[in-house]
Amino acid sequence: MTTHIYSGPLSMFGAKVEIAAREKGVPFELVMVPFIEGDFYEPKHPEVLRVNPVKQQVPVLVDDIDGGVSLFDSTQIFEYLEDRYPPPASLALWPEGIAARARARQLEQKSDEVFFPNVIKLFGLQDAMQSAPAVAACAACARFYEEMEGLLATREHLAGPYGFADIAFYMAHVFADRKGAGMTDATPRLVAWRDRVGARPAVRAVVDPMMRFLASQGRGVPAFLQR
Ligand SMILES: N[C@@H](CCC(=O)N[C@@H](CS)C(=O)NCC(=O)O)C(=O)O
Repeated sequence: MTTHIYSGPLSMFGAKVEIAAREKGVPFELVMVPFIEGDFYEPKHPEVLRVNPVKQQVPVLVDDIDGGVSLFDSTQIFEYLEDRYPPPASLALWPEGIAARARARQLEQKSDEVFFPNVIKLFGLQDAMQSAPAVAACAACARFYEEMEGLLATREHLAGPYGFADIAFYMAHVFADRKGAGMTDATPRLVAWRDRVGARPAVRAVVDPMMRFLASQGRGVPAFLQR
């Protein structure tokens, strides 16, 4: 079976998928789609247009098994990877048990759809970080960090064992930090979680080249990732 993952050099969602594939030991070929000045993904890669014709976004995963599996959306791809590479042969990235899995899935979704929209707002407000919408977006990020800090009172990772929820929030938080809404010493357990997750070889293998890409363009690299 050949697995292709289509991503971009600064794709937060693509990085989620690549980290998960590495954690699970999936052999894959990474295709970086064209990415041009202004942070536009142009021209669109033909496989991205084929698999995701309306949204035209990465990540996209294409497998040549079972008549072909072509998927878009990082969360959908997470589900596929766990089904295709189940434990114990491959690292489990959803916890065991219906309730625990449901909670983990909700956290993963909240990271993308509750936390990250604040970061997307900050993308357009970098020259106006004192403006009311920017201050509100940073405050929303800080509240989310506090919520995650609460979860870590009784466990080492967000949803029990390390998994998809951690991968999603780690990547979302890297981008939040880049845009001025990083975590602080107000959430010490979360900072320790960040160090634990960030030290994983699969995470480093994806985040380090992304930070080198940023540095090569003279763009800011979060202080905690300057190594
Ligand atoms: N919900 C999607 C979001 C994907 C997404 O926003 N992809 C961005 C890159 S991180 C993209 O391809 N943007 C290019 C565009 O929208 O033209 C997921 O989880 O994969």
